[in-house]
Amino acid sequence: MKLNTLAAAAAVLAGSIGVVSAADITGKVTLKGTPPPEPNLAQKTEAIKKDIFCGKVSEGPKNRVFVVGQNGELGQVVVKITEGLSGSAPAASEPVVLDQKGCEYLPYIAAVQVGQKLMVRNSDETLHNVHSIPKVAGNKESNKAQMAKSPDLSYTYENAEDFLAFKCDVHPWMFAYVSVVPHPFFAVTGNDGSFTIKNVPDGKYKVEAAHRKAGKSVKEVEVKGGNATVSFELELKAP
Ligand SMILES: [Cu+2]
Repeated sequence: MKLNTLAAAAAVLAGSIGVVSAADITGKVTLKGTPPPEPNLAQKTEAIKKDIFCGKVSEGPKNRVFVVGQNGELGQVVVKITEGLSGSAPAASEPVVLDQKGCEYLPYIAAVQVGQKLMVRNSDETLHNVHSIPKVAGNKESNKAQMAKSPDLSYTYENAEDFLAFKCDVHPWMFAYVSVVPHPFFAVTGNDGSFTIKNVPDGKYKVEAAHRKAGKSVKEVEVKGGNATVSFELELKAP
C-alpha cells in the first residue's frame, strides 16, 4: 500500500478532518461603498456620560459595526468554510474570550466552534449584565449579572448560528456578536481586513465571508499541497 493511501485510510479510520495534509487559507476582505455612521451616536454618548463608572472610563461610542481601513480593508468579518468538509473535528480546548472593558464588549465580533467554550469576562470595576439572545433553537438564552472581579461566565452552544447577540442590560449601548461554526475552519478579519484559516486539509471548498451589515460573499477555494489565498469584496447597497 502506498504511503498516501495509508494516510487516507488512517484518516477514514480516525473519522476526523485535518489528518492527511493541511495548509492555511489566507486572504483579505474589502468593502466597496461608504459605511453609514454609527446609529444613535448622540444618545449613546449621553447615556455613557450619565453612568458614574462608564462616564469615566469609556472613550465614548465608536463606529463598532464598520471597521474600515483607508483602502476599504474590512475588519470584523467572519470567514468560514461552508462546503467541502467531511468528517468532524473536535472543538478546540482553548476558550474564546469576550471581555467587557471600558464599558464595551471586546471584541465586537467573535467566533467559536460548536461545543467550544466562550468565556465572558468583566474587566471593569462595575456591574455588567450579560444577556445572550440566540435565535437558533437549541442554543440557550442566558441572562446573568456579573459583578466586578467575579469569575468569567462560561457558555457553549450546540448549534451553528450566525452573529448570536450578546448585550448588557445595564448599559444599553453594549453589544457583541458571536458566530457559532460547526467545525474549526473559521477566522475573523482583523482591522487590516486579513484572515487566516489554519490547518485546512487538502480539498475543494466553498468559503464564505459574512459581515453583520455588509452581507456575504462566497468563493471557491482549492487547497492542494500548500497554502491557498482568496479575497472577498463586500458591497454596501445604497439605502
Ligand atoms: Cu454593562
